[in-house]
Amino acid sequence: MAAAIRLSQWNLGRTSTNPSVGCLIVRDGIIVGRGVTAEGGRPHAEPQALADAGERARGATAYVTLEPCSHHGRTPPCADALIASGVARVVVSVTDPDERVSGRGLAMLEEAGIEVASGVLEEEGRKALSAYLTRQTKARPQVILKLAVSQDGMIGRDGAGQVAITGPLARAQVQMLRAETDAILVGIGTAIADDPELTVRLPGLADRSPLRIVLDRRLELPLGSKLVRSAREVPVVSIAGADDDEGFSGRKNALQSAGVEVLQSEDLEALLFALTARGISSLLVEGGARVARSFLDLGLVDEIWLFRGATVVGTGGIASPVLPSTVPPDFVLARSLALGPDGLEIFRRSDVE
Ligand code: AOF
Ligand code: ZN
Repeated sequence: MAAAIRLSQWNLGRTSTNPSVGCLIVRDGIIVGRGVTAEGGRPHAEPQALADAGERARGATAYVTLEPCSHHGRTPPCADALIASGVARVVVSVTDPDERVSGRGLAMLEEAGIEVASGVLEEEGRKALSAYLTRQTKARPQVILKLAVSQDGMIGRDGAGQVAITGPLARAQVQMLRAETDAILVGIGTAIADDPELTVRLPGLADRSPLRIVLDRRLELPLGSKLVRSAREVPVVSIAGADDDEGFSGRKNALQSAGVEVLQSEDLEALLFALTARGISSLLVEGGARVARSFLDLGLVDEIWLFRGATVVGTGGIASPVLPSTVPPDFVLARSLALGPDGLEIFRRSDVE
C-alpha cells in the first residue's frame, strides 16, 4: 500500500475534479500491474493496472489507495472491472466519501466473493488524498499558505519588488508544490510589486503549471505584467469586486482581450465555492501579507508551508503574518526539513481531513 500511495502522487494536480489514485496488482509477492488515475481524471487507476496485469490478475491481490468506484461515470465501475478480472483480494486504504460510492464499492466486491480489507495505511492514504477529501467534505478546495520568511521575520521589503529570501533549493521545492496544486493565488499588491510568473519551470515538470489567480478587486493587473503576457499559455483569472468605479469596464475589456479571464466575487468564501464548482481541489496561496492574513482570519487555511531563509531584510521589511512561534494553535508541525542554508516547516491543521 505504501508503494501504491507513492504511485498515486504521480498525477497529483492533474486529475481534478477526480483524485489521483494509485493501484497495484500483486501476485506471489511480485507487482504485475500498476495504474494511476490518468490526466483529466479518466481512466481511473484500477482498469489501467488490470490491463497492465492482464491474465496475471487472476487470483492476485489489488492494492488501491481509494475505494474502487461503484458508479457508472464516463466508464463502468472499477468494482466491476476488479470482479471481472478474477482478483482474489482487494486491499483499500481510504473509503470514498463521494455519495455515489461511499461503501458501495466495497460491498460490490464482497458480494462477488472477493476478500476485502480497508483502512490499510489509512493515515498516509488520507494525506495523499487530502485535497480531494477536503473538497468532498468541506465543499471548498484544500488551501495551502506558503510564506518565505527572512531571519528577521520579514516576507519582503516595502517597494523593493521581489526580495530573495531563500535559495535555489527552497525555490525548487515551491515549484514542486505548484506542480501538485490545481490553482495558485496572489493579491494584486504582490502581482504588481513582484511581477511574478507563478509557473512551474522545473525540468520535466514545465507543463504542470496551475491555474493562476489574482485577487484584483479594482482590476489593476498591469497589461505588461508577466502574468498577463503569458495568459494565453497558462490561464490567468483576475478576481474583481463589484464593478462600481469609473473605468472598470474598460479595464475589464482590456484584460479580457489580453486573454485574462475576469471573474467577480463578493468575498473569499464565495470565491472558494466558485473554484470548487470548477473542479479546483487544491489552492496555493502565495502572498502577500494581507491576503495571507485574510485566509487565516477566516479559518480557510489547511496547511502552512513556512520557508525560512538565512537572509536579513532589515529596514523597510514587511513583517510576516505568521512565524513558527505564532502559528495558530490548531496547527501542528507535520514535517520539517533543511533545504541547503534554508529550512521548511509544514504545519497542518489538526482537524484536516
Ligand atoms: C476509482 N479509481 O482512480 C479514481 C476514482 O467523474 P468520474 O466518473 O471519473 O467519477 C469521479 C469519482 O470517481 C470521484 O469522485 C471518486 O469517487 C472516484 N475516483 N475512483 O475507482 C480512481 N480517481
Ligand atoms: Zn473507478
